[in-house]
Amino acid sequence: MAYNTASGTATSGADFGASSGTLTFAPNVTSQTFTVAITNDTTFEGAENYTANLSAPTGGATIATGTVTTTINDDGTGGPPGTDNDTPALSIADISVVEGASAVFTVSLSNPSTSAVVFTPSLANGTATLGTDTAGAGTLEFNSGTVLVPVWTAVSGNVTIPAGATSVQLRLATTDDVISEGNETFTLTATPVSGATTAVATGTATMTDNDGAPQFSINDVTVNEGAGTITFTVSLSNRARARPDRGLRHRQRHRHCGHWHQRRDSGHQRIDWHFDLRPRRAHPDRDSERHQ
Ligand SMILES: [Ca+2]
Ligand SMILES: [Ca+2]
Ligand SMILES: [Ca+2]
Ligand SMILES: [Ca+2]
Repeated sequence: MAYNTASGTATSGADFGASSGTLTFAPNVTSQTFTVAITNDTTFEGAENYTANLSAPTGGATIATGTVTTTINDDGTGGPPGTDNDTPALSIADISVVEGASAVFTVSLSNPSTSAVVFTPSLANGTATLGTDTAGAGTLEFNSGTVLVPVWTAVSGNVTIPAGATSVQLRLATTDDVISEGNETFTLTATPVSGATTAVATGTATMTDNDGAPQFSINDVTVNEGAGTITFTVSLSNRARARPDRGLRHRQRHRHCGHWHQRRDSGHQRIDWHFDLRPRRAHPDRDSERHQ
């Protein structure tokens, strides 16, 4: 009795080892075995099959069942022994980006798959506010090209990692403001739709500031003693984030009532104050517009 194996959706020599030979049944022996080696790779392939075949019986025997189809599972449903699960899981690496640059996330598979993996991306505020510290969430793009030759394409609903690929990039522009501030964060979440485990992946983008601490400066003034007052201009190189500083909050209130103003030319904001020396205290003055 001869036997052999043949490829089905599983490939001989890759997914299983080719096996063939002859079985000899001695008198009173009613069963014999042969084995086929199965390749345990890390690629998710779904259920695959191959056939084992009997042929050329001798000794007057005939073949009742000559071909069987064997299924190889690698999705964890095969059961012991040899339970195997190559179903890929999504992950997103944390990234750091200087404000003004694009935040480019990489959504990766834990292992390759021979079928496409589909997920739904979503952005969320952290300490950064989407649409202010970054471009609007609706401008999220994915790379439908390659890492070396990217083709940025607007995200519309789901994103697909093609069969055989193990990652896809997504990007969102960030805002280069003129505010001196600490690091700010926002997140990208990938919710699996098909082809992957149900585990939701999240990555954090940390935006670092490029504005430095705000610096005050004051101009030189020469005045005749009969002038009575001296007007100085005190300038701030850039604005600090208002929230953590009481003094800055105070100055913001004044901005709303018109006692001082700021301007955004040349990437800087300037605050003009009118100092009255006689009462030995300073207060914002509506005339400050004149000093620009
Ligand atoms: Ca495997
Ligand atoms: Ca596999
Ligand atoms: Ca900046
Ligand atoms: Ca900033």
